[in-house]
Amino acid sequence: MKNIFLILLLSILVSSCKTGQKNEDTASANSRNTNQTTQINNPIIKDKYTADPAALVYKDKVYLYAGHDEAPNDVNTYRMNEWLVYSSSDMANWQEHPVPLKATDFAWAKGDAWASQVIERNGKFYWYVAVSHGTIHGKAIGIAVSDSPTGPFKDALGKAIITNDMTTQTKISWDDIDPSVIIDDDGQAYLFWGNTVCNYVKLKENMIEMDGPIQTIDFPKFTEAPWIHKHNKWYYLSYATEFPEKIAYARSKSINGPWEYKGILNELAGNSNTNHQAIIDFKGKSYFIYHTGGIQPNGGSFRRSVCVDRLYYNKDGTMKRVIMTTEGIQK
Ligand code: FUB
Repeated sequence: MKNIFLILLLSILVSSCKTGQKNEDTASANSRNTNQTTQINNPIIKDKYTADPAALVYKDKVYLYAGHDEAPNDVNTYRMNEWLVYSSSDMANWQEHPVPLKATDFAWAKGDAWASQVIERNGKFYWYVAVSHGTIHGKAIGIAVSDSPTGPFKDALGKAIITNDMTTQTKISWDDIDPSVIIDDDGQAYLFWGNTVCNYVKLKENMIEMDGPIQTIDFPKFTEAPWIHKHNKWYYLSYATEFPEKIAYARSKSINGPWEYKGILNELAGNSNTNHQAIIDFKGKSYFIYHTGGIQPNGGSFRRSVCVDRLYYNKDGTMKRVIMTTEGIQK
């Protein structure tokens, strides 16, 4: 009797081990299948070089605005003549639209379609761009406007809103670049920009005139690429730091500061000296959009490519360091 009981117990144990093995086999087969269907989504645009991403959430879509890196493979300076626009409903699939704006659409500019950002107000889309000024030495910020997020856009002001002679803290000629805009909860709009020095100014409700003096903010090791955004009750100012660039950030309870430096948000972006970010919330998730020089064999600092990865906040509102991935956002 005792022997029969022991045999029964052994056979139950053997059979449950086999079941366990089978479950593990199924799980690992499933995970292999999942890996097989994982898409390589970064960079998100592979047939053109794209840089300096800015993103706008409007209705149920995200619109991505990027500079077009057009430097031939043997040229190692920026060649950027136009901006590109893409849209997506899921952050994984992107649709290209016709070229909506060129640097030469600003009659007063002589070229260089550098970093930009689009914002919507009262059904109009305002596109703040950095270009080279035709008659005033240095870079300048212009504004284009459209009734649609995909354009066509036209010069909204007929002249630059910011020129190099308006900012005198640094003598470099390319300090008036990388515009970033926000409309605060009380309706007040602000324009941030800069290289070496971070500037900001209030904008009038028409979005094309300044509404007060230009002010500066002293961020540690500020290089360029300020991006202003609000998430829950905090304002965040992320920016490119040092060179080659990482992205750092500071946060504040008020758009006028004081700003509390919170450290590095994104490490050096593969194979690119610059590292230019946009941060958005879309359909309940947060995203970090940036560029790398990742397309091989010719990608690099002057042939960059836009990538997207998830961004996560800690419970205290600080941002977790970004993990850049090859897979990017899966549908
Ligand atoms: O694309 C030209 C410049 O490179 C941008 O203005 C900077 O932010 C850097 O990405």
